[in-house]
Amino acid sequence: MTALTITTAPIAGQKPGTSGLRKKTPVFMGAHYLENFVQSIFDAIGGAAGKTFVLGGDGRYFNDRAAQTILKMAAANGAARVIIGQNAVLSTPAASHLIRLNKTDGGIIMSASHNPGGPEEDFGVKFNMPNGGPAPEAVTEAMYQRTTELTEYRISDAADIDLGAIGDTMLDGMAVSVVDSVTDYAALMETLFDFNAIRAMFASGFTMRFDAMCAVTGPYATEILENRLGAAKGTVTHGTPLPDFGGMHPDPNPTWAHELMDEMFGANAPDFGAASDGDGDRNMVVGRNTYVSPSDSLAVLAANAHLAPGYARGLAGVARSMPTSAAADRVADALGIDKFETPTGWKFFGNLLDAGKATLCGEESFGTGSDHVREKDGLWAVLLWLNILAVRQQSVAEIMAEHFAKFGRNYYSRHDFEAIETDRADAMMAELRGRLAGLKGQKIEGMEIAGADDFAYTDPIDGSVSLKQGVRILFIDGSRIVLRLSGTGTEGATLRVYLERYTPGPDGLDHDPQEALAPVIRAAHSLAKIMEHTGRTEPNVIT
Ligand code: G16
Repeated sequence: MTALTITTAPIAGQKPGTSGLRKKTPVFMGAHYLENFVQSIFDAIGGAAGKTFVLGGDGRYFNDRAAQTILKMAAANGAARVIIGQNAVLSTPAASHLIRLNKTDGGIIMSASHNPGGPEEDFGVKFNMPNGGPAPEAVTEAMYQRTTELTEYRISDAADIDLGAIGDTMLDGMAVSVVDSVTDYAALMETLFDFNAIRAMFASGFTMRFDAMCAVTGPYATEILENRLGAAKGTVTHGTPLPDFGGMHPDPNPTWAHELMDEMFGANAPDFGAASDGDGDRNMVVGRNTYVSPSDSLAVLAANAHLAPGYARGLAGVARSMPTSAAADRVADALGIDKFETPTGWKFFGNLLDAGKATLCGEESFGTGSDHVREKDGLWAVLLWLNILAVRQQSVAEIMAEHFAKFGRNYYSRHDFEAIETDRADAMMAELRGRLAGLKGQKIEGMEIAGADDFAYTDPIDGSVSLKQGVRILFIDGSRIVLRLSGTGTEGATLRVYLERYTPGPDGLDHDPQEALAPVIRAAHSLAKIMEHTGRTEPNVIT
């Protein structure tokens, strides 16, 4: 067995986005594509020699072969040890936990998250730091720079190793530990939540549906919900991870998790429903006849987290991404704890969590998590909800109604316009940015604009500055429009339009969000000239 040095040349476009490098699978499978990026990761973090890494992925198409390549490259770059999930499968939060548990030098996660998988769909690779969190911008930028100058990479010519067999083995001088993908993660969950209370709730007839969407959380949810908590067998559907997610789009939102939505709004609906995404970091929760928006979910979790043993001491603070609604801010104010507003991307929460400033974090894009790992965590959110339901002994609808009555309601929706020509999307944003300074004081749809800007963030811990993180148009009545282009798509551009309107109550708390937001939606179309620039009048996805 030899470590080979392979001559290569830079490949254009290997710039990580919101969460790692995501491309069409055939692109990743192209000559040297994966290898160039992995070598750039190792080079950007000061080499792999003597280091220990975690490796895992969401099991999508090419996951298995990419894992063998990455293992051989780690060995040839002198890594001491790689801890890898069985069959190279780890949910993203489980990978984050293993990095922290084993105090490794970081980890490589193979996932394109909620994007579809398969030979013609999406693949992705990202690096997580020793704290278990996604690499910050300075590090991903260094990786990208390295891809633009790379001339060679190192890879062992050893044979593939059997990733199905749990245990330790050697690969060209490097130790490889194949571990069960679920065990350590499930043990962590048992430390945070009152499993006895949840078990008693299931034993008394509480019913649930968990849609794993043929993605990575199937085995995790089956073990925790059915085996450990006693939920009825069959509670978890689409529980077998498949390389193409069974053709499903594993994005837990009302559009893509429509089977779950139909069941939860149909006759004989279970008490509680949830879905998770491709790599297990996103979640959607839904009660019987009650959809809970991710922004509201964060707020409810913040207001009730103390009911779970792991958070009984209270929260240090709550952080949300800028486009996420301000519902959680109202809870933070009521609790008298700090609140933070960060750019989109879980990586921006890392410093706040490490510094102990925030305990709970959340994003409108169906992500919630806490300081137990450094990724958002779908199953964790579901378990915290279950713990709250077990203690409060109320339905989701009752909990939401009480929450809105106490804090008021931030009506909220996101409208996505997918696969727009990149040039047209860029032109639209550029034109809008050019007009921001003049918007203050203008009236539209009966609402006066209080101000408009392009969100910039200065990290309170390390002082790093991130510019151009999304256009905000703020109205005097507290309503808000945010527009930004997605950083996770692989086809053209996706315009995301975030819409928010606050109603203090006691009246007007039970409208349909799309109706409550109608004037804000019309204002967004007219201010950004969406039709003029993109030719679109309607979004593809509404969440
Ligand atoms: C990733 C990031 C999230 C972000 C989301 C949407 O999620 O980890 O922090 O909110 O993308 O990003 P964008 O609006 O740029 O598409 P995931 O679940 O894809 O890793």
